[in-house]
Amino acid sequence: SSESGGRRGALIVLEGCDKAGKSTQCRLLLEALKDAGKPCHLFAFPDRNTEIGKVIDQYLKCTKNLSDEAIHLLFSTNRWELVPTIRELLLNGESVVLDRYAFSGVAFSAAKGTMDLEWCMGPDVGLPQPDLVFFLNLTKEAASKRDDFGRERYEKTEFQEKVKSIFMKIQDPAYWKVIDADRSKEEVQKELFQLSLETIEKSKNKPILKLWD
Ligand code: 2DT
Ligand code: MG
Repeated sequence: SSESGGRRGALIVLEGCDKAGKSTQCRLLLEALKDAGKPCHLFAFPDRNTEIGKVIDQYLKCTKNLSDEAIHLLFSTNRWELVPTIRELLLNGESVVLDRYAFSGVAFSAAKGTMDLEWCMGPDVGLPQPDLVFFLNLTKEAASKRDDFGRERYEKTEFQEKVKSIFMKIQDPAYWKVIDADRSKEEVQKELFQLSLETIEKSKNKPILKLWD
């Protein structure tokens, strides 16, 4: 279908701090949408499989060091390299679910304290704007009851708290929905599924907007 007359799919993003259950919820959401007859695709950022993604993977595993600015730009490039695919799917009437997006890009980089918020947002300006962002919100208390962090860069409680405060600063009520992630996986899943169905209906005839434009 064409950009002007077509019925497009919705762009739905899951964001949140580590351990909030994003990846599990992404999988469950995709299954539920498919069962409901909604064509959809799942992508995760960073996409560690591209050439740029492989460098990002090394950085996260601490086998490679890069300046804060350089890794920030690579994370952004890693999104831009998938934009043609995402746009094509959306315009084809298929919904796209993303496990992290530019909000993680800004929150994790700005939390380092070496780059200001506006600078961090710059490279992602103009990306397809999500129709809905679920922010999976986990309280400190609930987080401490879950498994310990892994060994990747950023997987530290104190840093995660800074990240969360920046997520809160950059939220846009036009598409941002805070989800109580302290609840059971099933309860969270039900809410995400219902809200996603509504958003898919509402987005059908809307243009794809540009993020932070
Ligand atoms: P996963 O554990 O979800 O693979 O993320 N990150 C992510 C950034 O610093 N900038 C970004 O743009 C993105 C998408 C968050 C790996 C880590 O990478 C961080 C956690
Ligand atoms: Mg991780």
